[in-house]
Amino acid sequence: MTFSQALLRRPAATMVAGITTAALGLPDYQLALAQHHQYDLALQAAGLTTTVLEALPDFPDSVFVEDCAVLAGSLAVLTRPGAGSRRGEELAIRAALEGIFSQVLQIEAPATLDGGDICQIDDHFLLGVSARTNRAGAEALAALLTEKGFSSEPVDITSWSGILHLKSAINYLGDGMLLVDERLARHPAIARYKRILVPQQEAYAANSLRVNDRVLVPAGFSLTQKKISQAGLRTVSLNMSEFQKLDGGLSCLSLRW
Ligand code: CIR
Repeated sequence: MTFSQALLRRPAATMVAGITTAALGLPDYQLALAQHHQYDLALQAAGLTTTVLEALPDFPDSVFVEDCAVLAGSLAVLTRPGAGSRRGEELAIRAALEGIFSQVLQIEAPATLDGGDICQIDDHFLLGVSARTNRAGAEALAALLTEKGFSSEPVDITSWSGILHLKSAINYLGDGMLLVDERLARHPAIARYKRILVPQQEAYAANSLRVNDRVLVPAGFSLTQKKISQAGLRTVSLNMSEFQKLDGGLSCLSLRW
């Protein structure tokens, strides 16, 4: 897939109150702003035009804009985030998407869905069922995707402890190749693809992000970066420490199309 646009949201100072399971300490807000800016520049260097929305202090996790929508061709689906404190973030991006996507639909209660659970592999979508995305959410999205000519299948990750979203563990690198946390390598939905396995001690780096001719990789995960390079892909390393403290990775910080 070629991307030409990305939507980001500036971190809010309240991000220090964001949801986390990581025991890595509180994020440093100034450093987070600097890392976010570097991320923005990295997307621009990959050829994308970026739009950075204003910070939303009422929503500490709102920098993780990927969770608020799923994009599929001319369709944008606003999610219904699984975490109560994040519900409402999706409404705050509606206007930005309405100007661009011809159809903007909404996941309705009792369904819940986080964009981080949705992994697009060309015309096929893996729909993570997780602590955030319930089965009704996956089914509601599947129905909308089918109407648009995309196929999909649910992938239940509820028994995989320590994995927040599907894309915390699995990301598409293009050319039929997945980057996969090695613990999930044999999952039937995944085993049919070419795979680069991410060693368990570098699990965070499974959330690396293919953008056009390059793959953004979190800094400090040299084994994974080397494996991606050895597969013939150009890598760009970005410091993500302040977002890792909130369980957020490279894909979470933008919506791309
Ligand atoms: C949360 O728990 O919702 C945020 N602290 C992290 C969200 C990360 N988003 C993503 O993986 N797509």
